[in-house]
Amino acid sequence: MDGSHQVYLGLGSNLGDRRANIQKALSLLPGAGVQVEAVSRLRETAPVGGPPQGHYLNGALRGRTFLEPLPLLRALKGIESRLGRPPGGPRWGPRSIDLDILLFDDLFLVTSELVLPHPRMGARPFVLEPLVEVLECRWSATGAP
Ligand code: PH2
Ligand code: MG
Ligand code: MG
Repeated sequence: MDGSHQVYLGLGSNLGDRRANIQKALSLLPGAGVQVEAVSRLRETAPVGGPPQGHYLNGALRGRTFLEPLPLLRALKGIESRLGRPPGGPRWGPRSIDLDILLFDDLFLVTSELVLPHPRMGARPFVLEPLVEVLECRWSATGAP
């Protein structure tokens, strides 16, 4: 391999023009160091947790990056703030854009800033359903190459 990392990101928006926010985030990713390989369909989902808020558009993507996990996290936060998401804000509150690292190669990581794989993804259909659309399978049931 070339030293790049395979990443899966979750995409979400429930404020403003949700589809345009996600499209804009996708267009900013290459300049932030993430090459996008596959993007799922975007689907309408009921909000989970947090204060009363509008429905989300959610999706997921598969990409490649030479960034390490924490620089990638900072790059994604930079895109979120360029798209008008103020830092802070209520936990699980409404947001114009949310870019979450779901998987980073086969890395398990626990830091105060970032936990990988994403700790709540296994319980969230709005993450898992788009994720399976873009998963790249590396195994074979028969063991054949
Ligand atoms: N994100 C949250 C909290 N709740 N609900 C839905 N349907 N979609 C989300 O992306 C979402 C949520 C916090 O990141
Ligand atoms: Mg999130
Ligand atoms: Mg987030």
